[in-house]
Amino acid sequence: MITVTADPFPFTFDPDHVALLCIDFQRDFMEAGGFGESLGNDVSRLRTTIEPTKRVLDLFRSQGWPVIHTREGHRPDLTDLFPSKRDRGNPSLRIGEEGPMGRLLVRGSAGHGIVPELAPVEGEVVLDKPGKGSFYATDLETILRARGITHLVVTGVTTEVCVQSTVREANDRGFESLILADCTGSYFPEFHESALAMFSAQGAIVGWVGTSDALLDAIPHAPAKAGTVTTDEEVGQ
Ligand code: TIU
Repeated sequence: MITVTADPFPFTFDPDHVALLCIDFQRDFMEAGGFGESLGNDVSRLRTTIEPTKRVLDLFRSQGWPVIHTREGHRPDLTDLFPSKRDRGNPSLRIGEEGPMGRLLVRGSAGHGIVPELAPVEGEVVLDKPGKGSFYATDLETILRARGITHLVVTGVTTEVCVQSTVREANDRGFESLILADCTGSYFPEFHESALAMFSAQGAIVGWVGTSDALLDAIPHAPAKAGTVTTDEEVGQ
């Protein structure tokens, strides 16, 4: 068993029953010209999530633990897009309209793809979802149960939208979630902090909140943390 320092108390998981969720690290949310920016957001705020999430991805890959990437988006004919989602608000471009990275939030468009730093590798599940929650209208629960997954390490954007919906859906299905604060991000720093506080309040009412460093610290032989200087003596040279 592995125990990670977390709020409101340590998160313990069996490495045979854990998966990493990487939620919606798509160019449409993280880069200029995408859906996130069309809503009026400063998308540069999400970039800090990339480096720590890459380290966690490297950890899971090095251990051979499962990784699941999700992507929010719609069929090219938009038959799975509710008018309520398409028509709400006053964005500069609506879902399905042509932007600099192709049609916004449409499967197959460049903007719908995951940022290159966190791109899936062969053998990792890539799950397309039409909503905010990763369980809604997808086979995520089946995929997790088929592999005996009980515990989730959660990364992604944005903290209070797709991450929040997903961890709440996971919680109601009996999954235990560790949300990594530095691997999740929001266009609104105050919403990021509030969402994290809500997850772990009331004795982990939704889940646990930790950091990528705390997770890496808990794993023997984990890849190096950020800023770790390894001397020649330490590596035995
Ligand atoms: N707008 C916003 O914060 N998020 C989304 O629309 N989708 C996700 O969070 N993935």
